[in-house]
Amino acid sequence: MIKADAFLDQALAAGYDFYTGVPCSFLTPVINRVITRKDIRYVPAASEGEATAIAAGAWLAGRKTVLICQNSGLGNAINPLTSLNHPFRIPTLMIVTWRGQPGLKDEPQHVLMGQITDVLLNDIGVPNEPFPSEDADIAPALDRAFAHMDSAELPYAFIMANGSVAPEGLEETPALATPGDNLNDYTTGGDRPTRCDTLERLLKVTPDNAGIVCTTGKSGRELFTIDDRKQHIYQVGSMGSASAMGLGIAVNVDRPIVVIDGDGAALMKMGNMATIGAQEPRNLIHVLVDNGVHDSTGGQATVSGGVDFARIALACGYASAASADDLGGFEKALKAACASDGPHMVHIRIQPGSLEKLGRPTVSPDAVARRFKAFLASTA
Ligand SMILES: Cc1ncc(C[n+]2csc(CCOP(=O)(O)OP(=O)(O)O)c2C)c(N)n1
Repeated sequence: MIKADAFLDQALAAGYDFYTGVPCSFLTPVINRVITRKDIRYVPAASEGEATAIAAGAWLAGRKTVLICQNSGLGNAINPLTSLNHPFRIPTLMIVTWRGQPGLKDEPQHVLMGQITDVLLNDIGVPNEPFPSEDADIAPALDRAFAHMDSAELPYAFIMANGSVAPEGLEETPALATPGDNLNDYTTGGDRPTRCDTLERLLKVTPDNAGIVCTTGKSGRELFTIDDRKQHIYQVGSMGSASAMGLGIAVNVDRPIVVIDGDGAALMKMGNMATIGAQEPRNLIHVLVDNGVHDSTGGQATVSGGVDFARIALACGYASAASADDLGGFEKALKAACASDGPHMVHIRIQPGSLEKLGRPTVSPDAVARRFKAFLASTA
C-alpha cells in the first residue's frame, strides 16, 4: 500500500498537474488528495467520456494530464479514447480502477468489466500495468508510462486494485454553478440561415486570437471548406465532446475559445454544460448550430426542436445565453459574447443541409492538433 501523495508528488515532478475524471470507491484516497491539494488542478466531470475530452483539451493547451475513473466508466471513455486521442495522437495518463477483479467478491455489475478491463485497454491500443502498490514501484511504473506517452503520444493506463492506496480524508469546496437569468432572445421566426452562412458570419465576428473547436461531422468539413486556419481544430469523431474539449482548453489559456457544437452532439453529452457552468471559464463561447437533424448521417431528426438550449445553459450556470434564428441576431449575440465574461451560450436555429461541394480536412487530425497546440502556445 502506498500513500496517494507518494504517487501524486512523483507525477507532479514530471509536470502532471491536471486531473479530471469521475470518482470510484477504489480511487477515494487518490481523488481526495487531488481535490484537496492546491498544487493540482482537478476538474470533476459528469462522465468519463467528457473527462477524456477535457483532458485532451488541457493537453492541447500545454498541460500534462491524468484521467481517473472506475473501470465501468472506461466504457464511457472508449469513444473519445478511440476516436479522439487515437487519431489526434493525444496522450493522457489514466488511472482506471479494477472493480470485479477475478477471484475477489464484487457486485454483479462489475464482474464482466473486471474480467476484460486490461483486454479492453489492450484492444484499444492503451498499454497498461497494475497501479503501483509499493513505494519502490512508483518511479519505474511512471517512467514506463512517460516513455510511452513521449514516444507514441498516446494514453497509458494504470489499473488500480482495491487497497493499493492508504485512506485519505477530503477537504472539498465544490464549485457549484449559480443559475443565471441573462437571456437574450433574438429570434424572428423568419427564414433560417444555412450553416455555411452561419459559419462564415462566425468567422467574421470572432477575433483572430480565438481558438475554434468544431464538432464532428459536416460542421467541421464545412468550416474547413470555408477556411482552414491554424486556430481551428475539427473533431472527426468523439461526438458530443467539442464543448468538453473547449472547456479543457479554456481553463488553461487566456484567449477566447469558441466551440461550434451541433444539436445532436450537444444532446449526446448534455452533462458537459453543467461542468462548464460550474467551472465558469470566462473565455468560453459555446455556439450551438442547431439544424434539428443529424445532418451528417442523412438528416434524421433530433429532438432539439423542443429543447431550449439557451435556458438549459443558463440553468447550468452560463453567464449569458442567447437564441437566434437569423444572421443579424446571431451576430449581435456573438459580438456581445466576445465582449464580456462568459461562459456564454449562443444558440442559433438554422436550416438543414450543407454545401454541395463539401471537402474533408486534408490535414491529418494529428497534424491539426499539433498546429492548434502551437497556436494556443503562441502569444495571445
Ligand atoms: C458516438 C457516435 N455516434 C454516432 C456517430 C455518427 N454520427 C456522426 S455525425 C452524426 C450527427 C451529428 O449530429 P449534429 O451534432 O446535430 O450535427 P449535424 O450532423 O447536424 O451537423 C452522427 C450521428 C458518431 N460519429 N459517434
